[in-house]
Amino acid sequence: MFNNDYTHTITRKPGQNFADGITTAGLGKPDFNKACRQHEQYCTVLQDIGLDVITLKADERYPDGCFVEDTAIVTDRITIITTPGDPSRRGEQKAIEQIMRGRNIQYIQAPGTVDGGDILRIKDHFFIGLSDRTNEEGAYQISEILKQAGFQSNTVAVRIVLHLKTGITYAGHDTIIGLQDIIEDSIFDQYKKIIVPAEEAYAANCLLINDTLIIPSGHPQTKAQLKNRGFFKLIETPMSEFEKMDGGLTCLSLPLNL
Ligand code: CIR
Repeated sequence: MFNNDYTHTITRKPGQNFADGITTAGLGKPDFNKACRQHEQYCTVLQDIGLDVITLKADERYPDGCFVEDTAIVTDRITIITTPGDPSRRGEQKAIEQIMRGRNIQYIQAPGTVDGGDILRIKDHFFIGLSDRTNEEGAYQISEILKQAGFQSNTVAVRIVLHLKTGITYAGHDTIIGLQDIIEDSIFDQYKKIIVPAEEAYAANCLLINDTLIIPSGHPQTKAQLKNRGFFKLIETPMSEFEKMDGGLTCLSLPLNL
């Protein structure tokens, strides 16, 4: 029913220069100390769910380095190390590659680029977002690698948002959650849908870990819709400082089973 049975997850602490990362949010400068506290809370939530959390030290060469999701696609059959779409982020993937050594690693090669935020997994199907970060060549490479590993995939044009998963995520129970314009695409017809209201757009990015759905604090209408369905096990965690840098819940970790 869920995506996977995760046992571990990888995170990386934000660095002192976290505010120098890329952003279009227009929500002001993040507070570094508050970001660190929110990151710790996020890791605690994952631990409480039962995961072993592997937390890397901040790497000041990469202000966006805490958004580890973009550096790899990890499955139990294969690990794909990406070439991130923005040049300032290329190199972040090296530390992740070291941890994943021995886990059937494949690489996205230039001129292909892929950000993990564009890769939406629903069970054994992958939706690959074509965005400013994930180009046609990267999408082609990843689809071929996934096919060889026995997965299916197809591409989706990303509009309005940074990454595909900024606007849509899988909530479990055959249900997707996201922005109306994105989840009403016929490509997602087979799933049940929860539409987040425009003023709660940030809640489109939820993180499903085993049977628990983590949602960002402060989105009451979205929370109520999820609760009304009666079967979601929900945990909220505050994310305001990461939202200022265009990062959501999925961006801050790479779940896996070891
Ligand atoms: C960036 O623009 O690359 C970062 N500031 C935010 C990345 C967020 N990652 C994600 O959505 N997967």
